[in-house]
Amino acid sequence: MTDEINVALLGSKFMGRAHSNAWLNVAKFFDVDPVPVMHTVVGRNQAELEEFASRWGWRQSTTEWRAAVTSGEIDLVDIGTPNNVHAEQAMAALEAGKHVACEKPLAGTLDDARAMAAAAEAATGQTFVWFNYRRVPAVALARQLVAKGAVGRIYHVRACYLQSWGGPDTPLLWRFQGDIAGSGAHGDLNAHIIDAVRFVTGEEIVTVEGAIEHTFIEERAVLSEGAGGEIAGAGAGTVEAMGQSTVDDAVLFLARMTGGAVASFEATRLATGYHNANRFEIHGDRGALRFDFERMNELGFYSLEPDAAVQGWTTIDVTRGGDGHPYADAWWPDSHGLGYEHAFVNQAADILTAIGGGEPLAPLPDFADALQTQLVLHAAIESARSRSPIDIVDL
Ligand code: SOE
Repeated sequence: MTDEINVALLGSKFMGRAHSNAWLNVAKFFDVDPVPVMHTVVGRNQAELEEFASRWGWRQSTTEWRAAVTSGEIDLVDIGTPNNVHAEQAMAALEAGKHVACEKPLAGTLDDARAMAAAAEAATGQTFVWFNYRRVPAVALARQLVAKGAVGRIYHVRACYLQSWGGPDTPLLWRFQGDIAGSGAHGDLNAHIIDAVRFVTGEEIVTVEGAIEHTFIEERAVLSEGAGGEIAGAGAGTVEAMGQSTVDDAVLFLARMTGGAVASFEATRLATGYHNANRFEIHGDRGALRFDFERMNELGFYSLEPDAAVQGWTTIDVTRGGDGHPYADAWWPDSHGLGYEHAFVNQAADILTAIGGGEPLAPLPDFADALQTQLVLHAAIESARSRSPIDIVDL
């Protein structure tokens, strides 16, 4: 007998759509137990919410998030709201005995992240964080290759997340307001590549040794309907005034890792020419890996095993379920391709598997794990502002 689990989703913008699609489709492609019931969606505008609920198949909608997360009908609270409310919403849900899945970054500040991790430690519900790129088959395969020694001892890690939607015409969205977002490209994008590097290498970042935090565009247009909206729909509304951007447009930093590797991280919303280039390269004493989300179904692999004369980069098409590529057998035949949304469905499957007492296909970050990423985010900003190295252990 397959159980059901009632989900309440907080947020109906970009992540609201990505998560709704995941809950709507997960049981069609994965044999999950429990099966999700799209019970309640929470947002701020009741009229928009009713349209959203009808479009995606949520049974009901409300603007009262606290009533939803404490309702006896809800089992899992899925948080897709701006960073500054993650802590209050997650902690209220944990206190009500719910499982909680929270969007990245865990929080806008280290203090909030610490409070969330402490609440999770004391709670009965399981916690999860939507670091969705772990569920891209190529990234999950990279982790498997490193774990079985295919690149050997890691010397270098080079990660960057290059977007270009943050130009002068982009209005003062919540993502550019420090009191809501906590940081700009840093918490939004470096969070992903810090998590991905930790996930793929299995190592932790121990020291940040140098960082740059920079805001190129200091003033942005405040739209008539306020600073709401998402990058996907930022163009609506008339300009009411100009407002101060209080976050970074780019953060770069250098780090050392537990296994002795040296690493560089770069996140920006002003990398003209790149739109969602979430990339990493890993060089070891037996081989190397490279990944670029803009070619998300491919993983580059270089091995020193073959005869030197035939060594070279191979491009693996990571869509072949029959060849053991992670998550691929749930979807289409070889080389039919997967997209951004499939990683969220893969994660929903792993979350439901974990709640059902099973083993997810790849490790799922809980709040304690995501706190490690938040510590690195904080260390980078501290290092940039103090112009000195920061040891994570000292935070
Ligand atoms: C905006 O930078 C954004 O939507 C991020 O917030 C997401 O986490 C990333 O997956 C795509 O870009």
